Amino acid sequence: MGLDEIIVTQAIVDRFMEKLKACLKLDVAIVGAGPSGMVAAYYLAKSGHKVAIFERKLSIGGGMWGGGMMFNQIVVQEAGKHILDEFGVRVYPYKEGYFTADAIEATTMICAKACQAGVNIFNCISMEDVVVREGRVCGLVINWSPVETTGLHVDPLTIHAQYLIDATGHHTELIKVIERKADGKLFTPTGKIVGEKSLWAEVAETTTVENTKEAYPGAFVCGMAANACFGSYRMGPIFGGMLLSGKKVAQLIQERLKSET
Ligand code: 48F
Repeated sequence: MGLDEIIVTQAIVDRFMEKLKACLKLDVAIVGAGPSGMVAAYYLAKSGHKVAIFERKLSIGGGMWGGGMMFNQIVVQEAGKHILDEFGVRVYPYKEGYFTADAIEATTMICAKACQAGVNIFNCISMEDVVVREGRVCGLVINWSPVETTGLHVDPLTIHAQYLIDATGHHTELIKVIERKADGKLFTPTGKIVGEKSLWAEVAETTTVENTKEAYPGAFVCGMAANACFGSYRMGPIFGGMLLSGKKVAQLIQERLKSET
């Protein structure tokens, strides 16, 4: 049997459009496919919610691939280990309370399980704006990342979602847009993004989870974006807090969605 290139093209276009059309109205739209965003998406999809992640880069994984300074190993502490276990990532004891995992294995296993739980991941797509109605966010404005990087004058498209998650890491990009454009204040002590402090792993790991919460009506923060938004430290290549934060934001949103039905 010969291969018909046009069928290959049709298959890709049809399947992609099916996937995109299925995601025009979501329960939860997540910006950023780093560790916290992918973990959040997995738990939300596993509990039956319609969830998609929009990731600017071609690759998923954010800062997880690179371990510490491109030494592609990550460290997790006791508290976060069970999440790597749940994703089937092999974890090796190092010293009491410290475990290591291969950064490549961790990134790919988390992503694979998220996809198989029903998460749709759209790579090469950037969030450039939000939809706000009556003081609450209810959608994302997205565009192809190459449009953003080349500065083409092309209008974006819109996705509606009941909840948004900022999982964009250090840059807190979703909340930055909300801070700049939406009426009202953020739920931070200053009403603005407080900003990330320098590195203090022990404190940062705890506050990442504490700061995982709603930052503006309908918009939650997780991972490093949580610490940047509410003003805490960075932590370097220890990932327990990222994983726990992803799980926590999924639980918080699940409770909200449940209370609304
Ligand atoms: O930075 P990132 O890995 O976020 P995270 O889940 O994890 C942080 C750790 O990797 C590490 C750390 C732990 O010690 O501090 O840095 O908080 O992933 C964020 C992802 O969001 C994407 C970005 O490309 C990255 O993959 N992203 C950022 N802004 C946008 C975006 C945007 N406007 N649209 C789409 N994706």
